[in-house]
Amino acid sequence: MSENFLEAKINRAVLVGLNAACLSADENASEESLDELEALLETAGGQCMGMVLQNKATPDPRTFIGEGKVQEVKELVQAQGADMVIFDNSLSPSQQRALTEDLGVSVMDRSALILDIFAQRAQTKEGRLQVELAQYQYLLPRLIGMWTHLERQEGAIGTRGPGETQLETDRRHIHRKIAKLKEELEQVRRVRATQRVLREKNEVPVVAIVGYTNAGKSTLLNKLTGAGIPANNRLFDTLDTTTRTLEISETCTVLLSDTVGFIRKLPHHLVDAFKATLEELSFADLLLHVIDVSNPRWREQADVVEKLIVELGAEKTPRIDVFNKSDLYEGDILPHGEDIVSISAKSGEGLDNLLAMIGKRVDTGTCRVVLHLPYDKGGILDMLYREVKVESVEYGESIEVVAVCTPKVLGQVEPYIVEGWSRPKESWED
Ligand SMILES: Nc1nc2c(ncn2[C@@H]2O[C@H](COP(=O)(O)OP(=O)(O)OP(=O)(O)O)[C@@H](O)[C@H]2O)c(=O)[nH]1
Ligand SMILES: [Mg+2]
Repeated sequence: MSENFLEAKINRAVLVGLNAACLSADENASEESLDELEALLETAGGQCMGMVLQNKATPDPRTFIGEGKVQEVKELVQAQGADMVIFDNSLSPSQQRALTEDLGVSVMDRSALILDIFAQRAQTKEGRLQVELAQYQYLLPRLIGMWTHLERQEGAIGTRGPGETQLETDRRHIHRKIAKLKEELEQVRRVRATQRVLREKNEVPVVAIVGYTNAGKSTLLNKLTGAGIPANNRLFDTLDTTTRTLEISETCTVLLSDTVGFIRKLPHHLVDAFKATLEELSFADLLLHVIDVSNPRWREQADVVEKLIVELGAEKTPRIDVFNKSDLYEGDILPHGEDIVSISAKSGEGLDNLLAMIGKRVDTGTCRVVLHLPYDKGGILDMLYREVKVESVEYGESIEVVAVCTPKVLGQVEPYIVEGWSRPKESWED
């Protein structure tokens, strides 16, 4: 059973959403969220055979959308020859079961669809582990619902029916699976933590690109670093983090990471599961929040990203809002202000400004230099030992010192520098 779930086949689907006054904005469906669900369906390789948006004061406890609407959806399914129904809202395990029975085709919700896309597309071992963990966590309560239902059907009172035994076996199996996956992920996290310590020693600032799915994050990383990672016009194109070095200026190189895109109603297990990847965010020195300004709903999308940044504990990290796809923007004035920049990752427009802004945020101006000090300037050597990191000292014709200097110290020792530093550029636009 679990194996079936992990290999769900996405085909010809009817999409259904419920807009109920009592549901929060995050839980409600709308025409826009159904359009997004259709894009998700296409990413998963499915085809939309029809859409139904139901307005209702409160969800029906059993069928979520109400008996009458279920009949309507069933007719649509039959008329269109659809083989599944996908709900934009989250369904409880028992609602999912009731709807499967009533509609006579398989029923899933947005979370399951997103999980399926992640399962299809995760590339690295780590990514696959995370998705598998999320899938089992999603499956567990549904499994229980399923067997409880069977038990009731068989009417077994006071005896351990075959269903119950099977449920126990399956539950144990899945609990074991979950424990094992968590252990493996913990291992991955430890390796990451070690890598991070090394990086901190190297004093290389980490800049993470975040943003709504399809905003242009991978295109930006490619343009800046020539990383050559795929950047296609579909949701969740990137599921694994890619990191490249980027030279911001002569005194500053950073590590730039592309991350998985965010989306509204991201299944909670996935947020948890992806923390290992996304935890890069909480250690980043700077976040670039890429926003697709050509999308009429960019404000809403940016809000979703903001919320997830908080959830991931990265709200205190300095941030630059990068308004991308400016080449497609049709309004008069592009958003502007402090820590806001508009660019086109495609054409390269505005990238100079972006680099200058990154530099302003992370470039400490620290620089490794070689100095030749005359023997009567021993006082300078004392100062270097006090103020900066001295890497080596050799006594020859003069005192040769290799030191990693801050801008203030560089100013003081400039006459003795023989290698490794020239005055920083005044501006990025030559
Ligand atoms: N016109 C225009 N298109 C862009 C720009 N930046 C990205 N795109 C296009 O937008 C689509 C999505 O770009 P990606 O870089 O894959 O977006 P992403 O944020 O990495 O998406 P996910 O990995 O799915 O989260 C691609 O078709 C890009 O060619 C831009 O500045 N202008
Ligand atoms: Mg991408």
